[in-house]
Amino acid sequence: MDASSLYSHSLRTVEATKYIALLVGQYGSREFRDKRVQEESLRELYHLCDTAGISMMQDLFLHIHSPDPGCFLNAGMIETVKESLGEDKCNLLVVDAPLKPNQLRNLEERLKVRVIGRIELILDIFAMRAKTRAAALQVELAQLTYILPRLTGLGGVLSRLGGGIGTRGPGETMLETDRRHIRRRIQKLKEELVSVSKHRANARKNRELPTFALAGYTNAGKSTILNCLGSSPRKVIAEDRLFATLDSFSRKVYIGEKYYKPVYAMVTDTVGFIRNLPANLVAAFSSTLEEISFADAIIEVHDAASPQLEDEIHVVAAELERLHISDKERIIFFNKADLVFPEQRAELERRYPAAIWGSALQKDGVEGLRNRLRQYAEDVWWPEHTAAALSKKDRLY
Ligand SMILES: Nc1nc2c(ncn2[C@@H]2O[C@H](COP(=O)(O)OP(=O)(O)OP(=O)(O)O)[C@@H](O)[C@H]2O)c(=O)[nH]1
Ligand SMILES: [Mg+2]
Repeated sequence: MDASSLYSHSLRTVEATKYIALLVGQYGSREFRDKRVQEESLRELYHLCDTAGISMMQDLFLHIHSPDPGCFLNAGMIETVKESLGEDKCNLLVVDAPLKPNQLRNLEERLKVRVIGRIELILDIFAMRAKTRAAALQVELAQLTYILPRLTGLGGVLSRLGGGIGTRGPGETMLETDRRHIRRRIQKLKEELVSVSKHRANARKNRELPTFALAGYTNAGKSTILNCLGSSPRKVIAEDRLFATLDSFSRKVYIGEKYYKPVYAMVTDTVGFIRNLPANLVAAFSSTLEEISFADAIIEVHDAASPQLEDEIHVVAAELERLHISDKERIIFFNKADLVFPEQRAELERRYPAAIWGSALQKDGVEGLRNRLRQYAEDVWWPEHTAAALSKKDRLY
């Protein structure tokens, strides 16, 4: 068997808009027991497909107690899927699960359509959306980290890469090489990312302003908030697509006045978190995510209207923990207040009394956030930095 099959599982060979997709959601196994959470995951898969440019979608939601090791779906389910594929003339199957290479291949053989899993889809979106050099390096690292352990038994040689969506990943020459070369490339990417980090560390050294990082689930509204806070006509990309932001971006933001002089802070936008993404793929974004680690405080943004808010709060907390920064000061901003029912809001206000509420889209609540940033600077940042500056001066004399 040749490893090219692995690449045929991404959306690389045909333009995504030509796909009519059948989405298969699943629940019931040890890993994905909760039906409600998995329903939301399927809804998110629609959003991911839409982001990838797949416009036509149907879905099936299956109870899978124990996934078939060879095909993921059992024989009966394969028949059901086959029927649905035929009825809707679908030419792509997207399964909301992390599928093994042999399961992808076997399903394709049985169903005679292209099959991809949730992670392949996310990686394709990453590749499509990487705009800056740092983002491109991180995305390539994520892809190769994902591919490498999956090459076992595939003979070690990757080949064939068509045109179309997702070709913005590792280049063709890369795919012609073997595992050793992939390892070497991973090493090289890591080294390049270390130099990106060093460059950013140097930029941070000269920073004399309090710094806040926007962190939160993907599509919560982080970039929209940054656009509202800043006065610059140059806007960062904010749209109803997942992973609109893949690299960090900092902007100087006016936060108020001190002794009748305007005072500023740096606010950094970062890549959003998402559920069920393996740790090593998140780790590939460390150069972007470390901006959160180096911020003085975190602005934790949540889509308060999300039906899965609890789960999203949990995912964000787990990711911050993974970055070892869960003890950093956090300012919670409940965004999309325009879409929240009053009872729902009252309940959240009771549980998170210190949270700020707003609707970045309607430029509402952003002044409250600005005031809170100023308050933080006044209470924590200025006293600390003034003391540090004074003691430095003392040492001079
Ligand atoms: N209704 C409503 N929509 C909002 C609000 N804030 C942002 N949005 C919309 O939500 C979508 C996502 O906004 P972004 O600012 O791109 O979200 P993000 O958190 O930066 O997303 P990623 O970069 O993909 O992680 C966009 O379509 C925004 O217009 C809000 O307060 N209310
Ligand atoms: Mg964004």
